[in-house]
Amino acid sequence: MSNEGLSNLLHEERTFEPSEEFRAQANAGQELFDRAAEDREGFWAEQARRYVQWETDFEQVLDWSEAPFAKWFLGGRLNACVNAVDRHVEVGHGDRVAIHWVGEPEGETRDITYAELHQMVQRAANALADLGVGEGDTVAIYLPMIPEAAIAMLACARLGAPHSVVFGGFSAEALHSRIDDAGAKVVITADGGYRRGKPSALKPAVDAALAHDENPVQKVLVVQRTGQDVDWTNGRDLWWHEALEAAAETHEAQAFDAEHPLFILYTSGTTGKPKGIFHATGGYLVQTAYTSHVVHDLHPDSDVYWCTADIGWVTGHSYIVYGPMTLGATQVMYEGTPDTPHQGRFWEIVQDLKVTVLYTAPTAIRTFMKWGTDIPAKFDLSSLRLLGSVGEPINPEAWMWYREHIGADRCPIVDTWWQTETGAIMISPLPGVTAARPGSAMKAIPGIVAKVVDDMGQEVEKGSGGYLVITEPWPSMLRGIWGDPKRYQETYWSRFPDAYFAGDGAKLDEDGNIWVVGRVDDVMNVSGHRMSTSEIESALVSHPKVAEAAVVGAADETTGQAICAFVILRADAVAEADSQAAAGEGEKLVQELRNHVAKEIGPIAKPRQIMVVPELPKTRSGKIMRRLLKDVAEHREVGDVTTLADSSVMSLISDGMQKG
Ligand code: 6R9
Repeated sequence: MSNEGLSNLLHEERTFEPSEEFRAQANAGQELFDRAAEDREGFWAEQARRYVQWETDFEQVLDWSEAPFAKWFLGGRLNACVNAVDRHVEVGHGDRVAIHWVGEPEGETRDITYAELHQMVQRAANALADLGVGEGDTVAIYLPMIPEAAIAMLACARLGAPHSVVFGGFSAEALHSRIDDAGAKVVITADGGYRRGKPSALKPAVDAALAHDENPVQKVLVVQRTGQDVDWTNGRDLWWHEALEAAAETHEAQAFDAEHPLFILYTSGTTGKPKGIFHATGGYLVQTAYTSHVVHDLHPDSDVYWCTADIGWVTGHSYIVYGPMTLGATQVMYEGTPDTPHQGRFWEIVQDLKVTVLYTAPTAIRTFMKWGTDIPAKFDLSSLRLLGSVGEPINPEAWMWYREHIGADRCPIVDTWWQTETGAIMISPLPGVTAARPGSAMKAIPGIVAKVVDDMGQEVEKGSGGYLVITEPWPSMLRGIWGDPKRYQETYWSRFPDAYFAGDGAKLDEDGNIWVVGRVDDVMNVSGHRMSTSEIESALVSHPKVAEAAVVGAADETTGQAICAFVILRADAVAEADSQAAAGEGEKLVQELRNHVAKEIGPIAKPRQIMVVPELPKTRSGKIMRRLLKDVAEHREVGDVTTLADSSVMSLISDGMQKG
């Protein structure tokens, strides 16, 4: 990493201490770090017994003798669904709302208590069992953001049937390959869901996915959500509500081994087919519940928590379903998009349901910045007490905007680093302990050991950059890649000896705080200087005219790679840019931005090219698809766009480029 490359982020010196008021009520204090440092395995045993109800207590905390294949809480037996649902009813919290569901069409809401959830998961488990689903059978779930998504997952967990949730935005082809790879016996889907003000069909994709000659699926359960017409395959398709009605009311849950697979979730690797990451029941539940308690600081008797992720991503698995529900928390679940029917929808929900803890993604925050501060300002956000961020590096400007305009300069922000593979939060401030810095995920949470190492696997010095690794096994670690143990070993455990390689680049500041700068595959090499795309993006976004930026390294004959930037302007800058362009001075703004990057990072970081675009190509989970931008920057035919949230974006960008 070049010195120029390091300077931008590491000069961030603002720190934000938790207030005395927050500190006094926080679930976790400094002593947690001390205890974990003193006896890591003992620490995890304590968390395991604190957060999870074991049907049979475990005898051994960790078996790492066959590393990198770990076993946690050996001998322990538990049921994840009982932990997330039944036990709250048993201790008298049945009347507590588990889910405040908000449909996209305004006024359509459902409040589901833990007692009601308990009734529904029992019937759903019986309905699945009636279809022949039992321990070890996989079930694919392809649903919109409706309570049935959580109910379906929990019903599978109740039966010991690993679920494989496929995000509703994936195509029939993607669904087919995931169903096939997991060998799913049953698919749970819906007629459709509401998105951007209209019903959007899901069932046709399932029909198309199952049109392949060979597939393992015997039954399809269909939730009625929109009432739109669906094709029906007799003998295979069943309505969810009919199956539940026909099923027995009560279901006696059985306990499973701590290492029993809880779910599979597919995630894209750098190349090749998606990897089926699978997680084991005990360790996963322990770490998701623990982090919901110490990082999201959930107080189940008073908080209204809202994680805006889709259940189809790991964030939805860990921080909508398993973590918060294992604690017995009350949460909001929202079906639709943030701008339907208006750009203040999120803030209206926060106001109406008095949300106290909000967990969202930097891309959403930057979108809200682009829409303008007057929108959240119209709503009463005073119920909020803690804000979280996840999914990508959050640039300091977005962090500050989040703090000032959403958190009233009062709520701590937890920037949480983790992955599908890690299962739960790994690096984050503890909101009642850490003095947070805008843009840094800070330090590994108690119980986790993270390091930044160089090419040779040696820890870098403070002030330097390298690769992020995890050097000790952790409870919610992936247990492997479904059906491909070799790929697991090669992908994660071969780059550095005895360490898990996360695939991310990171820097260590002078205080030992970690700044995750993005995937190392997004790291560019320009004239022998390594630079992170997100660092340049951060610099661009710090310019008052820029709302969002994406940077790619494009092949360049002289410099190896050249920096190409795509920027979206803030609303008030668009008019000015248009009039400059009309006057033939379009280069003026580009020059201004290039100079700004040079000022922020150094002349070496000046983008070769800056293109002003109306939109950026993103996956449904909000990750910018740099691969497609690279195609544009390198003047290639644009590649596979099937995972784009909005497939028209690429033509908008290329059209704009031809005009420009
Ligand atoms: C939870 C989730 C994982 C990748 C990860 C990293 C990026 C996530 C981050 C972050 C910087 C954070 N990432 N959180 N980068 N700061 N707080 O997003 O899982 O979809 O598997 O993505 O996301 O690059 O490696 P997943």
